[in-house]
Amino acid sequence: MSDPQAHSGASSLGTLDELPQDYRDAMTSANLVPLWPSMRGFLPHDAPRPQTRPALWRYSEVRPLLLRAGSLTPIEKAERRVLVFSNPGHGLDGLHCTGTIYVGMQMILPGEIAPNHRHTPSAVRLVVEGEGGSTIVNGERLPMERGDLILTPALQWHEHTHAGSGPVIWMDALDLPLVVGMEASYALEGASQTVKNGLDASVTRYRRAGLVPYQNFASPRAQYPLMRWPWAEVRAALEALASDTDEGKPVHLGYVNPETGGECLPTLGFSAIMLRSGEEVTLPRDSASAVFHVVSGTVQAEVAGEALLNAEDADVFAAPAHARVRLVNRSTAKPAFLFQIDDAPLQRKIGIYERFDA
Ligand code: GTQ
Repeated sequence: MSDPQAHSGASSLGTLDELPQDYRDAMTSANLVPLWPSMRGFLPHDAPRPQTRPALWRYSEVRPLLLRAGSLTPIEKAERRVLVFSNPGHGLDGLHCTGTIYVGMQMILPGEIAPNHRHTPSAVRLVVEGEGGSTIVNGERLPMERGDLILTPALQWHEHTHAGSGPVIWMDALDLPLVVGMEASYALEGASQTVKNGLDASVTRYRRAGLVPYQNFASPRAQYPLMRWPWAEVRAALEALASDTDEGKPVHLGYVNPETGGECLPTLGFSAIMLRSGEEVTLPRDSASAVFHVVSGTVQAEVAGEALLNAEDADVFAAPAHARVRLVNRSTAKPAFLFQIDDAPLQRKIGIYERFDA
């Protein structure tokens, strides 16, 4: 990006050791620090220097460890049995997948309940495997089928149940690093919810895009009218868009609030990408950080110039803010599908979202 107002006179700034010790001691005892030695660290020239590294988590490695957690740690001892995808650039204890996005893989076993709670971070789930799982959000039971997106927005009651057989596994994504950074992260526990619905709103009130219950026009748009986006619908919509998109151009759909047409959550954005067989796509570069989850297929990704190993079903990779992402479908026979999480909604709200190419 070239900004006519920018000029890069690379002047170097003063350092701490240039200052007399008695001056530094006096500052320290007054809880003061000089800005200039760390100025370039906080405001690097021309582009951010993310700690987040392009990184890949393989489901073939995660799954056996998650299954083992099932016998090592009963649900009562875990509440949420999750292995967290910690970006090595942030240090493993920070629970960052990117600077703003937390991602983990969660498992519940038949008969288990991940108990009811609500918290200030917002969460979503993308279902990976197993049948019979449900998330209950504010009394609405949401079936968890492979590829479904399920929202549990900030401060909404949610619990997970499993009435089937075999493990149910899904990916969690939260804006936890943000809310922790705001020192506003906390949770409340509650008694198990009473389910009020039969079918969920994705197959009743919000069955089709472009149609909403008429009486809703008389009331303010709901903040979270829809909590589940069934994968079968998303996949069909991607295939339809592909039929009207030139080869090499992204077939990319965003998930929206059906009442407002805006993003589903205030902080994080969700979208799905289809790569046709053998197709190679470069996503328009922007200022957001992102996490990609392969729903199905074999995808070779290049993130910020770094080639990642082929990503396959349920593998996850992270892209730092400002990174260019190139995706190649390694199959010449089958399409590949990816689910994307990014922090563009929050960046837009605070006025820092930038798009660097058309
Ligand atoms: O399922 O509610 O991965 O509260 C982390 C915190 C999942 C959840 C996580 C949570 C949840």
